[in-house]
Amino acid sequence: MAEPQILIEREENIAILRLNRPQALNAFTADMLVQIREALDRLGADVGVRAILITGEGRGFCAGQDLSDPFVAPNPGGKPKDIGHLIDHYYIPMALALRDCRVPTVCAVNGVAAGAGMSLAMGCDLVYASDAAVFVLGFNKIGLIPDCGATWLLPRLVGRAKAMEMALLGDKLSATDAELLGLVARTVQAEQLFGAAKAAALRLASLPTRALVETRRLFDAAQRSEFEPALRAESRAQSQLGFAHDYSEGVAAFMQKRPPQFDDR
Ligand code: LHQ
Repeated sequence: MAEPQILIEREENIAILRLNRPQALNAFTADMLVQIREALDRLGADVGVRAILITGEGRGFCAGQDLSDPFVAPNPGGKPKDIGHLIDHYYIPMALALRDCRVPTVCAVNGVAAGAGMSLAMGCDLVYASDAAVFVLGFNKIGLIPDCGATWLLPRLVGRAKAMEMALLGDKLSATDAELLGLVARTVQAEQLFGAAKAAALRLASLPTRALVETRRLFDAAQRSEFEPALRAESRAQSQLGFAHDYSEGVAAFMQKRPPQFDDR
């Protein structure tokens, strides 16, 4: 029987999603993109899951699209293929499921993150990288543009100048440089990466989920908004969260000098 292309484990109140094609550095297939999207939707809707940790099996995190997949063969049987179809039907739904995930997402970048694999990492809420990880867009070498959200995410994270250098020259970026540039939140020694990322996911799981997810939404929305609309959007979100149990619990816990027990989802 073929190996599953993703693995899902549950630990306490977090879910761990592992990309599982280590022989191809976890390069994406169309099936795998569907499975990741479905897992993000399903786990995000599960009240027992309060954070999702995404990582890769083996020495790589994800090498982007599997270039040997017939789906992207440039000229299969002499007939040109529209790769925009793969993007519309597989990559975009996965990128949106990540953006809209109902729980916070943590990425443990355990090795190379290339092409859309780098986009997957950048789309997570908290990104920790092994000191052995490298980041490379790679699209320039195959005559394509950065996709799966990279044109939106990368310049916002590292600024236009560095994003252009990475996209046009396509050089590898070390994890240390990725941290200096703000592409990842933290670089951790390889052997400590999983533990550090899991501890972060467990911490997120103990916090008020809805407020964390609203923070992601507002940070993203504010990127394309003027200052005053951002202030008003904050007010609307705060108004909603103010009616939620996590707010009364957080304030009560503070006043009573006890740890809070957040349970809204
Ligand atoms: C791979 C891959 C791979 C298959 C390593 N596919 N096997 C969306 C829609 C439509 C079209 C196109 O794309 C997209 C989105 C995208 O993501 S496009 C970008 C696709 N990705 C790339 O261009 C990266 C290609 N890979 C590489 O440049 C290197 O493999 C990196 C820098 C990732 C790692 O280099 P190394 O550490 O030196 O490893 P390696 O090259 O020796 O790879 C190890 C194995 O993994 C090898 O197989 P083998 O049987 O020889 O051991 C590679 O063929 C396989 N592999 N990436 N994307």
